Parts: sequence; structure tokens; C-alpha cells
Amino acid sequence: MVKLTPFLAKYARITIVCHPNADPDCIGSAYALQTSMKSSYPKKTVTVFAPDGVNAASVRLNEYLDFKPENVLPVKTDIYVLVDTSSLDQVPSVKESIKKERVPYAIVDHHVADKETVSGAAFSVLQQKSSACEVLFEALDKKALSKKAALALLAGLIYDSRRFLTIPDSSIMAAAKMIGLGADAALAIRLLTSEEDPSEKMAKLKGIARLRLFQAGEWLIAATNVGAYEASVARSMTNLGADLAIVINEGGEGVRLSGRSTEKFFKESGLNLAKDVMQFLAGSFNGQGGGHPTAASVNLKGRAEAVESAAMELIALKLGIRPGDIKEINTKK
Ligand SMILES: [Mn+2]
Repeated sequence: MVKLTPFLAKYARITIVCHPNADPDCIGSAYALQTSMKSSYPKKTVTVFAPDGVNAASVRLNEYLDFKPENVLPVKTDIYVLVDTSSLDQVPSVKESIKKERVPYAIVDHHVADKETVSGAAFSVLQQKSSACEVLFEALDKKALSKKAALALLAGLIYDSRRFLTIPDSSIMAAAKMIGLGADAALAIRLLTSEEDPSEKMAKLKGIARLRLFQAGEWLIAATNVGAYEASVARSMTNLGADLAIVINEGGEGVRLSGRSTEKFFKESGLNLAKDVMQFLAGSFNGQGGGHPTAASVNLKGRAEAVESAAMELIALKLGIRPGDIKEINTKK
């Protein structure tokens, strides 16, 4: 296994980069990397940069860890380390610094790889695992991990694996090792549990009320539109029984489309939401997107109707049927 710790040994000033609106997987990775590097190399300056703050699910974990990432980039850095962030396009200020100042960067991630970002990296650990925390855990010097760092990694893993639903054999084995290093699983779960935001509940219920249902061969596709929380609305629809869910948010500046599918749908149809849908939409609508085979999203310029029908065409193509064979089901009777 390639080791991140020895690779980073030669850099004095390290900046760990989170994706905007950092989730517990990103926070857990950044915290564990920062604290373990500081413990192995006390003289290094190790900063965590989290643009646009952290997401609601990370708040309690952050408080417990007493973790305060920076929201501005340090003036000087010798290397950037992207965690849980697949593309430099997600962090424009870092991208610019890399270009202008020729700062090298490393990447530790579990998303579908962005070719351009990976090819420019000085070091990369990319694996299809439950979480960036799980990938990082394998690449770190475990002797330098504190109990709190092991807990941070475990919380990120539990969050991003959706409590061990994603690649369970591997995520459960990794979690067991983290517990062996002193992580308290019950505490990790408590730190991730919070009362849901009333506006998120509202978005989910509105999304369901507006749901349109389609039959594509043996598969049920649900589509809807909301003004926020697209990913959560899409996941609610697959939880209710849709094989594939598409949620569109037509905001002021463009369209954001989120897709979710079940593991069964992905395994049997072979449709990879990131590769077969979002990356194509990003190309044809001048946008930016990616994610995982069963969870992906894209930000586009265009109209909701055009984006939805393009998405349906891509889905039909991959399922080996004609777009006209995706039939809307009358849900009014
Ligand atoms: Mn993640």
C-alpha cells in the first residue's frame, strides 16, 4: 500500500483542502490527516482549508473535535492535499494557486476520478471505497493516529457509507480496525445524529408531492423538482422504492440535477450515474459534475425541461431502449 505520510514528509507547509460545504467524511479525513501529520512531524505547518464552511451534518462532530478549519487559503504552502474532493474545479482558489505558483498537489479520494485532476497530481490514492476516510486510513501511518483521529475517521466512514450500506465487507473491516485503535462507535453515531432541518423535511415532502413516475422496462424512475436539498430528496425517493431518482433544482443561475439509484439497479443495469449521465450532461450543457455510480450530481446552464429530457435519453441509451419507451405512469388515479 502506498503511504501518504512518507510522501508528505518532505514538505514543510501542508494545506489540506476540503470540498465546499464539507461533510463529515471530508472533516474526518482532514482532521485525521492534520493531527497525525502534526504528531509525526511537530515542526510542520499543517492547515486545513474548508471553503464555504461545513455542512449541517458536520457541526456536532466539529464541535466535539474542537476542529476549526480556515476559510481563507494560507499565503504560502508547499503542497496541497485534496481530501474527498475529486476535481480541482470544486475549489477554484486552490486551482488558481496551483496554476500560478506551481504548487504541487496530492489527492485522497473515493469518487469517480476526474482524469485531468488525477493526471496533474504529484501523488494520488484513489479507491472505490465507502468513504475518503476509509481510503485515507489505509494510506496513513496508524501509529500517529490519536483515539480522537480514529473516531473522526470512523464518523466519516459511518456517514458516507450510509451506516455500512456501501461496500459493507470493506467498510465494516475498516471500522473494526478504527475501533481497535480506540474509536468509540456509539459516540461516532451520536455525533452524526441531529434533528433534521425543517426546510430539508419540507423539501423532501414537496419533492414527493410533485413526483412523476416513469416505467423504463423493468425499472421505475422517479423525477421531481425542488428548490433545495436535491440529493436528500432523491435519496428519499429511492428509499420509497424508485430504482432511479432524478431531482432538478432550477435556481437563479442554472440547473442542478441530482441522481440516486439503488445498488441493485447499478449492478443489474450497469448504469453508472456519474460516468453515463452526469459527465455527459456536463459536456453538452457546459457544466460541471460527477460523483459515484449510484449517487451523482451536475451543475448546468440550461432549462430544466431540456436537461431532464437529455438525462432521460442518456438513461434510455444505457438501458438499451428507445427514449420513447420510457413511459410516464399516471399517478393521479
Ligand atoms: Mn466522501
